[in-house]
Amino acid sequence: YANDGYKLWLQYRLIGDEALRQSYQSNIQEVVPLGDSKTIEIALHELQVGLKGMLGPGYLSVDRESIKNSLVFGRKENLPQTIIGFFDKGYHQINEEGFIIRSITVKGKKQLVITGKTDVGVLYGVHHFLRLLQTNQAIGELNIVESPKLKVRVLNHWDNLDRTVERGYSGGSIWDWHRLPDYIDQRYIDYARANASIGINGTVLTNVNANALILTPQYIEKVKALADVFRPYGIRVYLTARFSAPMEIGGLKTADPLDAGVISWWKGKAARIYAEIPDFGGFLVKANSEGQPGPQNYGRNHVDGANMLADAVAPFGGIIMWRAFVYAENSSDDRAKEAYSEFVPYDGQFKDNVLVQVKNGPIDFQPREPFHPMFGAMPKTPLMIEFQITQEYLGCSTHSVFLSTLFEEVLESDTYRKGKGSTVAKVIDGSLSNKKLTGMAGVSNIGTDRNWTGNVFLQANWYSFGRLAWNPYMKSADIADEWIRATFSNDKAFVQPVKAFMLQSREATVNYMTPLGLHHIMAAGHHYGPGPWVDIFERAEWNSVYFHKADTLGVGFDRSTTGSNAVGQYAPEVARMFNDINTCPEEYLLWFHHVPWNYRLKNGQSLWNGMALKYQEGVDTVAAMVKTWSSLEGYVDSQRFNEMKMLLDIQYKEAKWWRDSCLLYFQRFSKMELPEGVEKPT
Ligand code: GCW
Repeated sequence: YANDGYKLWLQYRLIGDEALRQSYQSNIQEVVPLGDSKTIEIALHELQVGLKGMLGPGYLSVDRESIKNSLVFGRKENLPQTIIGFFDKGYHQINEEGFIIRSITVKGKKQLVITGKTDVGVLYGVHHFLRLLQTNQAIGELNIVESPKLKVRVLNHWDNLDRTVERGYSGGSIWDWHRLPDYIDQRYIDYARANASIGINGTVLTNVNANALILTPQYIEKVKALADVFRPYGIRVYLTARFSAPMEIGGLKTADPLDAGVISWWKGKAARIYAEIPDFGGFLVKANSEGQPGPQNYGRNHVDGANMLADAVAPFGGIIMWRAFVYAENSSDDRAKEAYSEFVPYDGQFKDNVLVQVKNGPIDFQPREPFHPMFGAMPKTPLMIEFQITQEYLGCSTHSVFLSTLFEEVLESDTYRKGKGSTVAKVIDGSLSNKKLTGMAGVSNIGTDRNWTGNVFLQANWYSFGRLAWNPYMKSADIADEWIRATFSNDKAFVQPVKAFMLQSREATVNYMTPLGLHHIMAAGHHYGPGPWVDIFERAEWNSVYFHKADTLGVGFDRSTTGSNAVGQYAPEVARMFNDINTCPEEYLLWFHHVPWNYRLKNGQSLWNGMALKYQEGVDTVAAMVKTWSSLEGYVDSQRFNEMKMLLDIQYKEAKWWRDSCLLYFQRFSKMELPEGVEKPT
């Protein structure tokens, strides 16, 4: 069969370098599992599959008597007394999910030991070890001590019960509710395995635009079946809770969070879920946002709603992830300001088991946004970050955009809330304000397509999300490197050019869609393709014209002190930088300022010319990506090669579509000629 990409980054191809393969073989002459849990069984199976694939099927058939070097793995309490002393220090350094990989020598025998405090920690260690092989690294003298820096590392599936997926572009939902609980699709197992390999430890199965039916016994039974599959992989299941559920499925007259009947309904509901799923993670809630019900319907607030649910799950160790993505229906204020305005006054009022889930930027998963001003502004509240892995505003699953650089840019942004170096990463890993409950959510791009993500290349975004949730300080270049090697090839002549184009790909998309701080100028509703002219919605902030504000004088949203003063929601240092057109980074220029068409950019070009040249640059980069990929045919199996090639060709065509339609549209206002170097629309 052709390679359809189903195996993701767990391809485990035979290692081409003979000498390297032999050195691995001699380091791993036998594999010794310690402990007999399901998780250890899974780890053993993974090693067997991985080693067979990478080292060749027959490699473990050496003469048992002559074995010198073995690979031993198990958790602390299952390690033999003779070797446990080697790990004392390591065990102190790791948390419950961490692992140690260390080469030791005992009685002339070399042992490679993978251990941790829990079997799941060991499983993570095994995956880490396999990754070392997949990326062809030396394993002779290992001493690796690692723990995840965030506690809750979850995918958010925007999956509906009818198997459609909101903003999903890779087929339907992988949750086959109809045949659950008795039919366990192999996909669930492969999904769990893939997630465990990158440290993802939770999954919210259902859409934030929630359906209360998921909380009925008929569905809980199905959810339990999934939880049972995921448990040994260290993955907990979470559900979205529709705030009006007590009325819709509970027969109550209200869903008021302060009503005694409502409180006890949720307590009972939680107890029943935990009776089936003892390690149930908790609820994710979108309330009073885009028409979803919430506490405000009853004159209550976000704290009332979140805390009531938090009380219901607290006795069982559950958490509530309460989303801050809100903007009022009839607000006259700048939409970018609303979440901060609504939530920051509540700092310190949420229960300990509530995480407030904040999107990376203040609008909505645009190709580029400044970091959300809530980060760092609520020191008494644990905030988790929400990224969108599915590409609602970045060409769906057609455009090949490596999102890791977007994630990294946000995580590295400095909030200055506790002076220089108060990065978003430090806010969300809890180190800035000493928080224990920490997390990162990624809106999943997974669907029923054979290759999971509709485009093999976009598997890298699932991968990078997991890696950054494990360690938000990782660099995209390293993540790309790992992913390319594990997914395709270790050949330098392949890795280097592919890595280069991955690292450019997001900037290319910013350039051909929304350069210089433009945002939300996509087509209406589905958000695919250009639509700067969109002006059809009654709700002002659903229209593109609300965001770009182009007129004959200039373009851009004035969020400075002379405009909406959104800059005022940032720490003074940041506010000053964004507020002054001379210090505002040009990539955010039109986000914060309404700028005259003939304004001089730093490169000496007028704004109009500079914008046109950016659109052209975006197109040119995609052209170069097409060229690079076409030159690499020999390194990739034909199916994955051809699929990527076709998608890149579409992307090139559509980058031009973006450039031409945006420039023609904005030209109506600027009334200026296109500069030299920009292709004329045909
Ligand atoms: O990005 C917008 C999307 C909605 C989505 C909403 C949200 C789930 O257009 O489809 O709804 O954000 O994040 O709640």
